Amino acid sequence: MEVKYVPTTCPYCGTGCGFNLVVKDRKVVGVAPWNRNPVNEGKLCPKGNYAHEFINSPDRLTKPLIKKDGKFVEASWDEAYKLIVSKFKSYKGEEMACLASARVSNEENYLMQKFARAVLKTPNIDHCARLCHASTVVGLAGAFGSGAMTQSIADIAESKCILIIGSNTFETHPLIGRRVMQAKAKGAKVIYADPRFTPTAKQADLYLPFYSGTDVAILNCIMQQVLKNGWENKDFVKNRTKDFEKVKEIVMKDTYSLENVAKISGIPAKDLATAAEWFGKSGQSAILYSMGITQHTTGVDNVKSISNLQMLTGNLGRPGTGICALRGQNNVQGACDMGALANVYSGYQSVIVPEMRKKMMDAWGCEIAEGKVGLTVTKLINVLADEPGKVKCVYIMGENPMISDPDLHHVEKAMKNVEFMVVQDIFMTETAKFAHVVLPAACYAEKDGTQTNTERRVQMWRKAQDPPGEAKADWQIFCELGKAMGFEKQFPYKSAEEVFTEISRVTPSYGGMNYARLEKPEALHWPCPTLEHPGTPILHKEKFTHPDGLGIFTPIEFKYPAEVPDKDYPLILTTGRCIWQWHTGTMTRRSESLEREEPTGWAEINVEDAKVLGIKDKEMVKAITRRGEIKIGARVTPGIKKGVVFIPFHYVECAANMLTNNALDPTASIPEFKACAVRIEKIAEVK
Ligand SMILES: Nc1nc2c(c(=O)[nH]1)N[C@H]1C(S)=C(S)[C@@H](COP(=O)(O)OP(=O)(O)OC[C@H]3O[C@@H](n4cnc5c(=O)[nH]c(N)nc54)[C@H](O)[C@@H]3O)O[C@H]1N2
Ligand SMILES: Nc1nc2c(c(=O)[nH]1)N[C@H]1C(S)=C(S)[C@@H](COP(=O)(O)OP(=O)(O)OC[C@H]3O[C@@H](n4cnc5c(=O)[nH]c(N)nc54)[C@H](O)[C@@H]3O)O[C@H]1N2
Ligand code: SF4
Ligand SMILES: [Mo]
Repeated sequence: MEVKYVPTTCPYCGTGCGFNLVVKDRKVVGVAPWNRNPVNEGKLCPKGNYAHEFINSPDRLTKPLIKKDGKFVEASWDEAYKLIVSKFKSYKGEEMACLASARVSNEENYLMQKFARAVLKTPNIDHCARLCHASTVVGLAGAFGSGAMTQSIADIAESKCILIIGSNTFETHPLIGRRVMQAKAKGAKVIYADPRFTPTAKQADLYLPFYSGTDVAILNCIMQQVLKNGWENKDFVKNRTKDFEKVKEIVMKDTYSLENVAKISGIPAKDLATAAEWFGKSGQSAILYSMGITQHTTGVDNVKSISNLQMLTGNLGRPGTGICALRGQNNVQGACDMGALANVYSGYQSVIVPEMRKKMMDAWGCEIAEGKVGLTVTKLINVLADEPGKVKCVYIMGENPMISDPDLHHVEKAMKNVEFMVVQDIFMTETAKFAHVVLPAACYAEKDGTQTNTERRVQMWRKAQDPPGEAKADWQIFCELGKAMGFEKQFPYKSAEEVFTEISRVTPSYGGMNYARLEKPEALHWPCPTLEHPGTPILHKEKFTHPDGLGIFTPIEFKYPAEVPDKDYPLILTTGRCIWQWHTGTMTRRSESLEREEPTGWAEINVEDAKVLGIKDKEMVKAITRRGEIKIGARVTPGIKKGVVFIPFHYVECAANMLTNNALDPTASIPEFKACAVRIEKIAEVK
């Protein structure tokens, strides 16, 4: 029997761990350590360890499906392409929209945005980064001129004080959690701010529980303490930044005093003071954050407050400092880099700058969509639901909005209004059920390609087995469909590598990369503009990316979430993840070893709140918001702030997004997944 070990990159989180796929008789049967990979040095979290289990699931899509009389029937690729081409050709550019995917490779995202802009001539291309780190991209670009994590993962271990806020790192980025533990072993202090006492909280030296949605108040308060005690880095503020005085004026207000913020946030004043002291005095303080910060109507404000704090204390551009915006999906960084966003081409080249548009037209050799910002995921859903007829045709690759978008009743209305929908996935998802054509894709183990992790490191996927049945790699599907649409010249690629060659040609930050260089376990961090360039693990060392090289302070006032508790909906609902499951569960719920651990959802509720409501642990309850209701088991615990309820969003049978609010951040258009008002009701016992 032939056994092969194929080194590849984990298909789950943005940490980007490497492992070997174990291949027996040309089928993937397991995962084995890859010790030389510098990201995780052979260690894995449970999802990585079991990343082979879903690959050969009997549920994999193996043939194209076409809906006839409301039922899916198997079809040949030719039939499917013919139907798609005739439909796509019948719509005007802006009547169509594409959703790309943080689950697929750089090459595949690049091709989808090229397909949207060059073939369909629509500016409407976006993906789930919009639900995730859109606030980071806007907020950090505003402050520093570049919207990405500033440090490398290994560098976190060099920090002397780590503030983790709104990131459950040990469950969602476990191998980054390992770097936090390495720093701690060397004496670093860990401060953790989160409404829940999560597994990450257990590792903290100081835990700050607070009400969801009060982050700006907390960060402004910490800045006030830093300034009052003279812990700011005056040289850094003077030489590397501008507009500090505007921020000083705001944060010094009485609103952000210890006593007042203790009231707003629920964190004891003395703990706020300790946090400010540890953070302000360490000389090497890093911030790790994720969805607790970004998924708010004030997401951009939250990110800018974090930037303010790091500029104030001079914690940027040196080892052990920085802003670690932990990117979520395996390739969400890459999907953004590739221009699968409504406002930019690859390398964040703006669609509204005429020279950029011309550059792409020259590179692609054809007319392309008008140079204007397209519809974002969140706006697309609103347009579909509320302005029927404006967008008629939707092409979705590797996303499952029927579970992952806010306010699912509204999403369902949107899906039903689509005249023609194509979904390209590895499984039959809740979203695919609404499609007219479903195309079967190859998964990460069945194709070559690259993905870019949270520290901007571009790593390889390597093909370990053939796709099941007639499934094809997403990049191959674009090539075939591109040709079928009459764009043979624009889609000539015979391999993922050939696509990458074009990417490096048109994307300055990837300009010096090629497969030969990326083959090495270290791979390369962007920016890497030339073939001689070694890549850039730490950003902003000497200057920021703005033309004048300065970082920009932005004064931010605290605002409450769009929906706050009242007498009808007296508690705050927040949502998120657990270590065993991945998002909408398409992959993890088909992985026996993972699904067994947390097989269904739950509502975490504080013991005191439960007592008032007469609710016992494990009892089924109703969770009700202005948008919908679900039945779900209660998990009564002291480990959540009184007044806050947490529900994971992985489970279709008790979907958190039936409840969530689709109120959006005004600039990033990210929805407020992390705070809305909810009522928990006891279900009357049947006698
Ligand atoms: N196991 C697993 N890992 C994952 C994922 C997964 O589905 N499963 N998904 C990946 C993706 S795409 C992403 S984006 C990341 C997300 O990674 P995280 O952001 O770490 O995950 P979440 O559980 O969404 O939220 C983080 C924390 O925010 C807290 N929180 C709630 N409300 C607030 C608030 O108002 N302010 C603050 N500061 N905190 C609040 C929650 O209690 C929670 O502990 O994880 C990635 N990793
Ligand atoms: N309430 C609430 N909702 C949330 C969040 C929250 O914290 N709370 N978080 C939000 C965040 S941060 C995110 S990132 C989104 C995630 O939202 P989604 O991206 O919609 O969720 P996934 O389940 O990861 O969907 C990815 C899809 O890609 C498919 N897939 C995997 N590999 C491939 C491939 O190689 N090719 C193709 N074609 N398909 C593939 C999978 O089967 C799956 O259907 O959810 C958001 N929704
Ligand atoms: S930490 Fe993330 S990348 Fe690493 S094994 Fe776990 S899921 Fe995969
Ligand atoms: Mo995400």
